[in-house]
Amino acid sequence: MDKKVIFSGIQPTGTFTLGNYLGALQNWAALQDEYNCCYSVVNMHAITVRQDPKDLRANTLSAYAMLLSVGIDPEKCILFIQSHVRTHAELAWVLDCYTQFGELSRMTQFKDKSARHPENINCGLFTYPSLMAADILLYQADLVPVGDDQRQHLELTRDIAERFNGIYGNTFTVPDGYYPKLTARVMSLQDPTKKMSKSDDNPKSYISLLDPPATIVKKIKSAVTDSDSLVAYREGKDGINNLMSIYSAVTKKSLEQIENEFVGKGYGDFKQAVGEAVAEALRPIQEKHAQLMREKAFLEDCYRAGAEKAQQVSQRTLDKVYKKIGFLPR
Ligand code: ATP
Ligand code: LTN
Repeated sequence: MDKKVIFSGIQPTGTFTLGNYLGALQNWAALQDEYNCCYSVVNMHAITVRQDPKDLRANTLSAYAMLLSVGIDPEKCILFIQSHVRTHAELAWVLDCYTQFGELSRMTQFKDKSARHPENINCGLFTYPSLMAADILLYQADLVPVGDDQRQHLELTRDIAERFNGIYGNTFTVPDGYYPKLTARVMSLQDPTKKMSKSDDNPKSYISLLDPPATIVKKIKSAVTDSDSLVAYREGKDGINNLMSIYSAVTKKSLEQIENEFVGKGYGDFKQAVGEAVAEALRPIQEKHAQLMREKAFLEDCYRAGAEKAQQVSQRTLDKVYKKIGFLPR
């Protein structure tokens, strides 16, 4: 039987965080043997928020190298940069015409981002989810590994696919989300009720995958926790729950083992251990990234080959769509 198809994307809006890694990227690498995987650096989504062109270019290359550094193998997967493959913009326009204004108005990411950037509530920010739907549907993806914050966008993608299939007959595979259990939502270190985000104004709120070990330990030590001193996973202890989930994800210890490990010890010891474990988990990724960033020609070869493969696969879906909706072939 043919392997099932996976698609996922990540925006090059800054250096990836521990949230991106534990919520998404770690799974991307883990799934590549079992599935046909397509992964994309979605720079077209990134410009829905104003970007400095020089930074966007640098962040895109660094993001691409980071995907290789976390273990994604370009021989096994299709790994590409979104703007290199024309079909994404083309299908997005078609899907815009099958997505309702009301549906897009209900998206919480749109509401959050327009509140954060009141000076630039552009139409791209509004139609962001139909470009994301195009990304996914072009590859006939069965499964989309993402963090919890993308659940609503994925539901909308399914609705768009079902609607289109309903009108024109079976055209798109209707995809399912794939969310990690414990770390689908890694929380901000400064406000554990908010998700950790790479575009947060306060760098103390997130661990960047390129933070040096001393910075990682320092940031974890200054993470906001409660005034209790019991290392235990309980309702209301958002800060400690977050650190326990992180520690569990990087050490593979269960929450119970962690509670036992810190019986009679305070938050100080616990935070030191979490900081060190995270730094240790990121060390090989950082070494690989530094090495790849010195090999620009290799990176270029990789993303060119990735774009070619992506173009080929996605063109088949786009052709089918154009035919079904009545576009006269050239
Ligand atoms: P931005 O801050 O620019 O909006 P982001 O940090 O939220 O970006 P995205 O590029 O939007 O990151 O997301 C990439 C992937 O990482 C998505 O699958 C998303 O669900 C996941 N992700 C992002 N933040 C977290 C988090 N705090 N916990 C778990 N997963 C996350
Ligand atoms: N919207 C996603 C990034 C993204 C994506 C995709 C994820 C764009 N296209 C396709 C999965 C599949 C985000 O903000 N994390």
